Amino acid sequence: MKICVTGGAGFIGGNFVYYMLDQHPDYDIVCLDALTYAGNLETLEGAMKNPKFKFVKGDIADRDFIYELFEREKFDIIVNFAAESHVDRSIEEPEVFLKTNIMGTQVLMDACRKFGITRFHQVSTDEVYGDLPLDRPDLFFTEETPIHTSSPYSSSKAGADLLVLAYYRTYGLPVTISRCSNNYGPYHFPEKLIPLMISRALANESLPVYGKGENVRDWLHVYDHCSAIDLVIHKGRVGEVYNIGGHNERTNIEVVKTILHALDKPESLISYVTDRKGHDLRYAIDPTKIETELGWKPVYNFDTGIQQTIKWYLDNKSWWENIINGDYQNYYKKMYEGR
Ligand code: NAD
Ligand code: TDX
Repeated sequence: MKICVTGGAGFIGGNFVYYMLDQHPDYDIVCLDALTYAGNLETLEGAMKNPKFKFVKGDIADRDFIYELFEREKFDIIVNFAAESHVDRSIEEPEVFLKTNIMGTQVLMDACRKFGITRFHQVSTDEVYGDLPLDRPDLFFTEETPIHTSSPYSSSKAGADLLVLAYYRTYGLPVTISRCSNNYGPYHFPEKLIPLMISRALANESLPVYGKGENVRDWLHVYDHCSAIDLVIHKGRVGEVYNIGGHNERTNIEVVKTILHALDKPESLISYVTDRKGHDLRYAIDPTKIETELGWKPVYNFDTGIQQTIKWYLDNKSWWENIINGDYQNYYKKMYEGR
């Protein structure tokens, strides 16, 4: 079995590479990644030593390159993690989100049709459902919840999802889609809430909380996301969507305070800043379908998972310090100065 993991030099794709090498030592894993600002070969250092792993640099939206690669490699399964993934960046510069997230997905699926595969899996997000109100804790996203996006990022992910389902209906491409809630864990790029707050708190820098910090996210450890995708690509029904989440809702301010307490830092570091434009209020996944149909169960709860994650950032300072000492400085200034 040969699996192409696109976006494998990023956060979730990188964790998935390690998960698959560990769980399926007989599989060949090829990581295809353009190494954008979010791609990092240091994340894959451990995998590079494994003879069953190979890294290929390239853009999923580059049709000629992708066709040559597919012709040469003869993949069985494609798992498409490659994407522009940060909501704030999509608000500043939406175009590359459409190019990579929509056009890139189309190029990959065209290659699948042309050269043949047994499964194309699209890694999507709960953000395609929009948001839920804060005062209705009884409401959750199911696979039947209508698509109702808020940001250029989520719109581009929804556009890709619709295209994936269209390729199933029109061409019979064997596809599956998973829609996951917010991930956390090792190798998370420090522009995202949890690693941003850990790295800034350790440097005694202010922690920018959008609005009042009341927005709710449903946190899932990246390991549990990987185990769910492994199940979907092997046992999921083609043409189906599976929601993934572990019922770990927290307000942003709760998450930030948990990090501060774990690091023994004062709450005075918190700085309430101008809210994100179009900021989604609450995400909450109903995972009944994947639990009952495929028998998936998460192993982490947030309270222990976040402590382990904080420890990982303490034990792996050089990984994130190399990132925040580079171009990242300019990004942070542009996004937060005067906010
Ligand atoms: P990430 O930004 O950490 O990594 C994205 C990776 O894709 C990077 O390695 C980057 O170099 C690569 N990439 C970007 N454009 C590319 C292109 N044109 N061609 C090839 N490679 C390209 O993202 P992540 O957080 O690991 O998210 C992975 C996937 O999971 C995305 O599709 C995202 O929408 C989805 N998702 C993420 C979360 C989350 O909480 N992070 C939750 C649900 C779904
Ligand atoms: O500095 C910050 N301050 C802050 O209050 C940042 C970066 C974020 N926030 C808030 C915004 C959100 O309510 O924290 C929450 C989480 O923000 P992000 O880490 O940017 O994640 P989110 O926007 O929820 O999207 C994430 O989950 C769904 C991923 O980035 C997406 O790729 C995924 O689809």
